[in-house]
Amino acid sequence: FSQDRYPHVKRGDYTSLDADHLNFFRGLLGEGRVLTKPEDCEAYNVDWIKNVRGYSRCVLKPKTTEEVSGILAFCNERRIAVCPQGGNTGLVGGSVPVFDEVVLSTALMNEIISTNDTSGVLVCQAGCILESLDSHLANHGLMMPLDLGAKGSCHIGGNVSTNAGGLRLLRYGNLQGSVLGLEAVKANGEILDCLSTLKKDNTGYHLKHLFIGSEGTLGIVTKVAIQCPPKPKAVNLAFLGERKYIILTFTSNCVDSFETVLKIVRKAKRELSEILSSCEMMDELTMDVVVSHLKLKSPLPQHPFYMIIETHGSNENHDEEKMNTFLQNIMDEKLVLNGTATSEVSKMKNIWDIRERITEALDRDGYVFKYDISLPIQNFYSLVPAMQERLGTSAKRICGYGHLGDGNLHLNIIVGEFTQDILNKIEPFVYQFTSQLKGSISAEHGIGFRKPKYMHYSKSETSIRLMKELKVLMDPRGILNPYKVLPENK
Ligand code: FAD
Ligand code: 2HG
Ligand code: ZN
Repeated sequence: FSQDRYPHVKRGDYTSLDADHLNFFRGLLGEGRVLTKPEDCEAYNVDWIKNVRGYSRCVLKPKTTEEVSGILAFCNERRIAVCPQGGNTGLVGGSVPVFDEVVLSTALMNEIISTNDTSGVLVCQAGCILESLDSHLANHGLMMPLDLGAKGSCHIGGNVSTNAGGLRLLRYGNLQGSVLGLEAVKANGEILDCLSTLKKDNTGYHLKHLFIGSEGTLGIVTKVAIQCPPKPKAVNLAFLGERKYIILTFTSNCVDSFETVLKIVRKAKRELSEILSSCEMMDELTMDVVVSHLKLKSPLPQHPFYMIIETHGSNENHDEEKMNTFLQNIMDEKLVLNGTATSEVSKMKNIWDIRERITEALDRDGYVFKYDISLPIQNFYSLVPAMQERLGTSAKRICGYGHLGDGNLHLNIIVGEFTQDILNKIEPFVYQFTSQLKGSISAEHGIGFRKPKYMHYSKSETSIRLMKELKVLMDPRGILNPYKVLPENK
């Protein structure tokens, strides 16, 4: 493995794998669930956007909590580093090894344990794929409380470990609220059963929160209990019709029209209130990247901004009336110059495809610098023109899109190829800008491998110190996902 690929990171003093270790793993899991051939390990070593690569020579695929426990107890005793991996769709380099850490993949931990139609609580293993869970729940009149473009690959354990947000957080809240309980394995192999399915439980510290969003650095999540909302009543007809969207576009200049976007957000929140399920935006250059690389067709001519507003409800007539009134009002106030509304399933799918496949399209455009920023809503878009002015023509494309309703901007800067010079122009400026506006340098993707040294732009020294103390308490030998999340001691 290469020491010089990441000059700022030194391999920790971890034990390198030998034949005896591999024999132990084979004894525990069986031959087929211990991958050691380089070609078999390759996909587990490279992240989704191919920004980060590790050199692990061993991928383990447990099926049960007890097997995870056996692996961790063994690794902890010998100080073998472990990188937990779900669907490997993470965007901050947290899911792949940095050096030769053993990859512990949850791909085979994909059993649904129970579904309670009355309480709406789903209990399942961590390796269940988000989309499969949603399809399963549809049969129970329920749905997953989160949805994201990576749904076909990401695992619920990965979602919980990153505290993933997604397209409907606005309506269904974040996972810290929806996860009722979980089971996790500590670094020393001890199994921690916090798998409560109760909505209310105030007995002592809420230990589950240690694992929600800690990106595999404090333990491995093996099971989760999630509160799932009912699918709207019209669901069966309405897989086609339950969701409505409108696309609104603006033709005035950038700044003015973003002011208009904000007015619409405010109106949507007030007028659509309880049925509003998503409020997303993308700018012109984002639409352009999708249209040019994925050959998807934009439903509207070119405009500086596009929005998707979606409603989820239980009464078709009521929802339609509300949406129409909202639409009429924003037309009357001339906030919208062009738009279309539909409940036709294929058209809705086309729109969501455009939105959900932006990351894929950006990936094909060149080398991507990716930023996932929370900003106060009135400053939501300000970082994009600031960056455009700063970088000028040295970037191929600087575009912004994201979860407008939640104040979460995805800033993507695309260049022909990576240079240190351009990186120096972007960072730390992007984080300083965010910090000055009291934003967050990671709204939903996490810190992973790419951002630990910037954590201080969003967290106080005292908070970071406490995080480090927790890490020492939970994982004293530092075997779990080393080099990730926490900044190095200076
Ligand atoms: P991985 O990528 O495998 O791992 C992510 C992190 O969690 C790593 O640090 C890993 O070590 C750790 N981990 C994984 N499983 C476990 C476990 N069982 N126990 C402990 N630690 C574990 N994210 C959003 O928040 N919102 C979005 O809208 C969104 N859209 C996306 C769209 C696309 C096309 C892509 C590629 C990614 C998107 N993401 C989004 C990012 C990513 O999908 C999420 O972070 C997702 O939750 C990661 O799940 P995963 O199973 O792929 O985890
Ligand atoms: C999304 O909302 C994801 O589509 C990915 O969080 C964001 O690629 C990105 O920048
Ligand atoms: Zn997102």
